[in-house]
Amino acid sequence: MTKRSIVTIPDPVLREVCAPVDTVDDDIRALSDDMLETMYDAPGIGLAASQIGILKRMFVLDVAKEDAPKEPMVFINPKIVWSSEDLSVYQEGCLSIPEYFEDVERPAEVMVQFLDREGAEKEIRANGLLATCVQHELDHLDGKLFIDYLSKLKRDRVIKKFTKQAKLAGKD
Ligand code: K1U
Ligand code: ZN
Repeated sequence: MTKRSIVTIPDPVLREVCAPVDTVDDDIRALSDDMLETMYDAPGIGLAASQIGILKRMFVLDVAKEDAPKEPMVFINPKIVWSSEDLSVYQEGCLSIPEYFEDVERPAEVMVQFLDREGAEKEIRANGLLATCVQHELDHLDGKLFIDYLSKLKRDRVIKKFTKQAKLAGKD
């Protein structure tokens, strides 16, 4: 397993739409292991492939409580097939926008279909933090970030701050 580098805004790779995974093979399983290691190390509770610069439709999650055993999950070619009309608000963060948190309103429950690490078809009904996290990660696969749900004023302010930091670090 290898820890990968997480890209931060304004890196344009975060705005790309990821392509479906053709076959769930050993390379994809190795990539999912690297993503889990990168997520745990960050630390975070989710990570999409585009956040390590890989434009494949897959993400990993672990929303288990800190004192509970790990519950790593791998979602390949995920699709939300149903969303509740009920909404819930969570304070979201993003490993690609470090140390910035804001409330975001999303459907409280979703049904998601995906392939697991073995390539088996799965469907789960998610609520609570799992539902929020699934939607946040699926957005990454479509080039969307949680700041896109905020006012233009807040979004522009955070993008400006990170663009300035990237320039100072010579990343642009
Ligand atoms: O996709 C990402 O950038 C990961 C992100 C997932 C997420 C968090 C909160 C709401 C929605 C989606 C994170 O993991 S940010 C870090 C974080 O929330 C966290 C870090 C350590 C312990 C607990 C939470
Ligand atoms: Zn994120």
